[in-house]
Amino acid sequence: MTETPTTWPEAASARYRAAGHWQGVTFGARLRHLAAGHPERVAVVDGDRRWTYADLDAEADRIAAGLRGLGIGRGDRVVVQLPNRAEFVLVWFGLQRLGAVPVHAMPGHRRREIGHLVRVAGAVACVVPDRHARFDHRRLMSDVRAEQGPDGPLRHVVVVGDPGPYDDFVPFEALRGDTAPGTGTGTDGADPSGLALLLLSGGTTGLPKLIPRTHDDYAYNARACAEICALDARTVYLAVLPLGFNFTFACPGVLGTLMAGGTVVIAPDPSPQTAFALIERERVTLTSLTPPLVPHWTAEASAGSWDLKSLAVVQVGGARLPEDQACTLGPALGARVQQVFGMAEGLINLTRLDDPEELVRTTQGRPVSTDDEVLVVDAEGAPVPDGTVGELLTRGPYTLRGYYGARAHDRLAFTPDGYYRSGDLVRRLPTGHLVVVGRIKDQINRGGEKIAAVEVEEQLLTHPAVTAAALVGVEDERWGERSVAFVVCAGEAPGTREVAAHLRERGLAAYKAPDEIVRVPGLPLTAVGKVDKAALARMSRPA
Ligand code: OOB
Repeated sequence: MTETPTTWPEAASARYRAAGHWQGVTFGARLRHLAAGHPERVAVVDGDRRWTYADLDAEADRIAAGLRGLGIGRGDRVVVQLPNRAEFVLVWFGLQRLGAVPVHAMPGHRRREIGHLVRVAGAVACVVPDRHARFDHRRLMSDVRAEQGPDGPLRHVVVVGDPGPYDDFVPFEALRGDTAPGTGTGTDGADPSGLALLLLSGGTTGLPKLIPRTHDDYAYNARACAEICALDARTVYLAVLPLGFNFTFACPGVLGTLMAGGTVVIAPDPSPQTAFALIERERVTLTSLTPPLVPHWTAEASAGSWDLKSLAVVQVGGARLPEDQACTLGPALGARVQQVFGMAEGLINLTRLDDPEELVRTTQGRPVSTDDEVLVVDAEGAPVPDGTVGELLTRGPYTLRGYYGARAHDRLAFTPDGYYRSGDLVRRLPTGHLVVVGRIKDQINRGGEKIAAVEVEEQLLTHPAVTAAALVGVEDERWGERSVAFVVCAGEAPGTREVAAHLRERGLAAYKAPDEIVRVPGLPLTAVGKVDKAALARMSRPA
């Protein structure tokens, strides 16, 4: 059993409750309540399939009953690795109905990431698709199980689709036996201030950490964002980015929309053609993107003859949006742009819908809650004046106080008074808006996908030709940043394709493979003997 994560001190919790941020309602109970209030409204659309709130509630009951039948119960962790299909939402609420805890995995994760998630979360089950993006997730799961051995925590694999030759894998359909829907309180007695889900951190040291989110804090996260985005029952949210991403799921995303009584439409891929057809058909009002999608969406909106009139707001976040793209996106789509600077750890910053154009183009927004505490500090930890660059520290009603099962790491990641050290370098304006100018964490942000340098470096060293390696982010037109591996080799240096194949073999997700390999005679060191990544980054910039 993992040690309990550090949580908010009693005084802070009392304040957040008194302010009405924390409402003491679990997600299972919330869904029950929404379904009772407007059973007939459409909650989820996926292709030709539609679920009303009553349907979603009944599905949650059925899936909960099926999972209970497997012996899964309150507090159990279950890794959910599903692509953008309605089943993600159905399974998520089924787990909530049971009081079990979904662990959000990304569809691109592979043996190393999933194995790590299962181990750290102590997950008893995984829910996966049969195949997705020409990849067989059942084989992945059999590898993960083999690696865990008989003593690992993993007991069940639930497959959405065909379980194939694995006769001990549970077909998703088998979970959906009958239960009388609409009975009971909607939860198995889960504690609203307790663990509701686990999110994955971008990671800076070795393998990614798990972020504990409670019912109280995560619902507030979604509600606070929903209020700023003025969501209501007429909102139609298009989920374009992976559903497991915090941005898509709760900022305000899926949860914010459902809590406002709106409709969530799921896009199976992020191409503008797929999305625009759905925007036309479902009269979508809000969606969210990462920066690499922006030029494609802008070009297609300008060239194609789509009816995008319903679209009121398009959020962009996860990585820095270049100012020129912020200028052209809104007019091309006929929608208001909103910048989103968030983190799975908590703090979400949004530009406001009535902010002056200048702030929307040039800043990454300001905190969503009046109780978000933000400090911008210098290298010694002393606050700097507005306008000066420093590290962003934060604490508040939906920002974690400690990772899941990582006490030792917590001592580095938090200040003694509970501020999370984001590792982001920001400048704060007198309006409270933040401009993200860089980061001090050893991470590459490749168009919103976070790559922990150390995790990749460790794997690069397992290649027989590589004797030393350093991964750095270098400015890139398409990705914002691309990943460049500087390697010291005994013989000939391997090429990018060979390295990608090697990392895949090692079980690493494909997006972590370096975009470029540069052979160097040795790695430059700083005065204190650390690899000088700034010097390496300068080396790879075109003169
Ligand atoms: C979102 O969450 P994560 O956990 O994948 O990544 C968080 C990190 C931040 O610490 C920052 O380094 C970077 O991603 N980031 C941005 C940014 N939004 C996130 N950097 C520059 N500009 C932005 N707009 O990425 C996330 C979570 C919820 C909502 C939106 C994004």
